[in-house]
Amino acid sequence: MPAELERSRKFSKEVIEYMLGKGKVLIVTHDNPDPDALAAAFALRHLIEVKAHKQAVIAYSGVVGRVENRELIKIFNIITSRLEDLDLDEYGVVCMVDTQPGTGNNSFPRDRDVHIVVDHHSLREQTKLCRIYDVRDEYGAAATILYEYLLCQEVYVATKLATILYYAIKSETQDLGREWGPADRTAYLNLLQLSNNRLLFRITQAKVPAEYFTLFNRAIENARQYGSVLVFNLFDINTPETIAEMADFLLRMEGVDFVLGIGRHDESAVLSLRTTSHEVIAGDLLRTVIGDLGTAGGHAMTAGAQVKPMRGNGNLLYEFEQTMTKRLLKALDLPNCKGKGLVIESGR
Ligand SMILES: [Mn+2]
Repeated sequence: MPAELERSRKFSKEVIEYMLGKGKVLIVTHDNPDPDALAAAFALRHLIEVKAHKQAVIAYSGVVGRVENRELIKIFNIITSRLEDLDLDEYGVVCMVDTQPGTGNNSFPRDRDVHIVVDHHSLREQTKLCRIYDVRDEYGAAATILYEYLLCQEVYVATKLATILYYAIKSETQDLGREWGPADRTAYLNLLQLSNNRLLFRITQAKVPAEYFTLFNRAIENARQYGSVLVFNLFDINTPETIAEMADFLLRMEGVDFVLGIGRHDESAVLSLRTTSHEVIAGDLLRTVIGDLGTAGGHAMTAGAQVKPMRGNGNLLYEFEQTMTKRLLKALDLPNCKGKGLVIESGR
C-alpha cells in the first residue's frame, strides 16, 4: 500500500473509532461552500453512516449561490443546515472539512472545540489542538483525501457519490491543470469510471439566471489592468462564489498573471486571488495584502480573503478596491500605475 493510502487507512480508522459513544456528529465546511467542501462533507457523512452507524449533520454559513453547487446538493439529496440555526451544545463530535478552526473562512465559533479536521490547506497552529487532524497541503482537493478514506475502509462508492467527488476534484483542480498531485490524478481517473455522465452534465450545464450574465458584464466593465495585474470589483452580490469564478475567467487574459476579485455579500467583503505565476504563493500574497483588515488563506495559485464587517455605500467599496490594488502592486514590487479599462470598444 502506498504511503498516502497507509495514512488514509490510519486516519479513517481513527475517525470512525472516535465517533463511537460520543453523541451527535456535526460536519462543518467553510462559508459559501464550493464543490470540494460539499463533496468532502458528503463523503465523510457517508463514511460515518456506513462505518459508525451515525447520521451526521452537515452545516455551513453563507450561501450556496452557484447553480452547479446547488445541483450537486439536489443530486445527493442531503439536507444541509445553516450553522446559525443549530444548537451547537447538542453535538458531541465536531468535524471540519476543507477548512480549519479560526481561519476566518468558516463561521464556527472560535471558542468551541473542534475534534476532527480533514483539510488540504496549510496546517495551522490552532489545528494541532484538535484530537484528530489530517491536513495535507500537497493534495489538490479535500475530496481526494475523503475518497481515499472510503477506499481504505472498503466503503462502496455508488454512482452519485462518485460523480460528486469526481466533479469536486475536476472543478477544484481545473481538470488536473492547477494544484494537483498524484493522489488527485488517481482519484480523478478512478472516479471518472464510476461517474454518471448525465448527472455530470446536469451539474456543469445547469441553467443560470439572467443575473449571472449581468455579473459577467459587471466584472468585465469594472476590470482595471495594471500591467500583469488585473483587479475587478463586483460590489454587492448575492452569490459570493461568483468572485472566484470571474477571477478564473479573467486570468485567461494574455499578459495577466494576477487577478484580484472583490465583492460584498452580507456585509462582508469577499476577495479572491488567482495567479499563474510560480514565483509567489497566492495564499501568502493575499495575507500580506489584506494585513490586519481581515483574514486570508489559500494555496499556491488560488487564495481567498474576507473582511467582516464591511458596511457603507458603494463608494467605500471603491476606496477599498483602491487600497487593495495599491497594496497588491506594492507586495509584488510593481510600480503604482494608472489602471486601464478592459473593454476597448463596444462594437455598437
Ligand atoms: Mn478545497
